[in-house]
Amino acid sequence: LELAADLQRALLDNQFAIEYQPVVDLATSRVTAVEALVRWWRGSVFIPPDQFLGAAEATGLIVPLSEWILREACREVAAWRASSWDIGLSLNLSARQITAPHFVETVEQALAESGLPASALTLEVIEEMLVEDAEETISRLSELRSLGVRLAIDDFGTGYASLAFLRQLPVDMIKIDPSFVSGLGRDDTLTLLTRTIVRLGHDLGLIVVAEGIERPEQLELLREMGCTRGQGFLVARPMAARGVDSLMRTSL
Ligand code: G
Ligand code: G
Ligand code: MN
Ligand code: NA
Repeated sequence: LELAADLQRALLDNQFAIEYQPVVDLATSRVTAVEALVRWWRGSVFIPPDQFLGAAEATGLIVPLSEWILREACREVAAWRASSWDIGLSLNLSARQITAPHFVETVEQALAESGLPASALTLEVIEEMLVEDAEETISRLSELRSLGVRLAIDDFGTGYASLAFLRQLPVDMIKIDPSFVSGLGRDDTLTLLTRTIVRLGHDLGLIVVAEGIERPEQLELLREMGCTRGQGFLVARPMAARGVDSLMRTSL
């Protein structure tokens, strides 16, 4: 597979980068966390994650790649916290990464090395990750949670059994999928479903994050619904580390 060889080379050549998308507290508009998103620049050609994450997962290269992202992002976020305020870090996990040997130890090491407190790290998982090796996946994630790391369900509402997921895995946060948020104010059913998810999350004591906010009307409705946090192009686009640097300096 050509892509597999390219990925291997890209890892050795440091062709990967991390962008961070700010997440704001909807009540205060303050940046409360950043989500790390992997970027691959092969020379001047940008290859979107959706085009290589599958191959990275299939070849197992996702494991060293994710380990690099974890350590790098923990280090950068710890530095931002030292120079401004206590933002959190969200990381997207891959199924293979969770069941790889030493996953829990790797996370513990990244936290120890960077000085980032466990409570500042949120690991995002999607329901599909519980399809195979569910027991092992749940036990690893529960172990991390008992160390103080937070867990989030990403793309909430789109899975086959989103509500069952809430029983299987103790989580701290749900991230409402953009397919709901996109219809806010334009589609009555999607607006009602969003409101219902926000209420469900709050009734369960969870932090509720709305993703994919692109229009002011969505932001207004989410605030009115009492949604905890927001993320999307209207709030802030994913940006390189220096962008977060200056954003946090100007928002101080
Ligand atoms: O940010 P963007 O649209 O490029 O992300 C596309 C997809 O790639 C999203 O589903 C996102 O969760 C996933 N993704 C982005 N960064 C990472 C990462 O570091 N690890 C994993 N496993 N998935 C990621
Ligand atoms: O699956 P996950 O939620 O991790 O995906 C994050 C992806 O969503 C990233 O690729 C990011 O670039 C993208 N994204 C973030 N905000 C918006 C938005 O407002 N609109 C759209 N279309 N994509 C967004
Ligand atoms: Mn995510
Ligand atoms: Na999502």
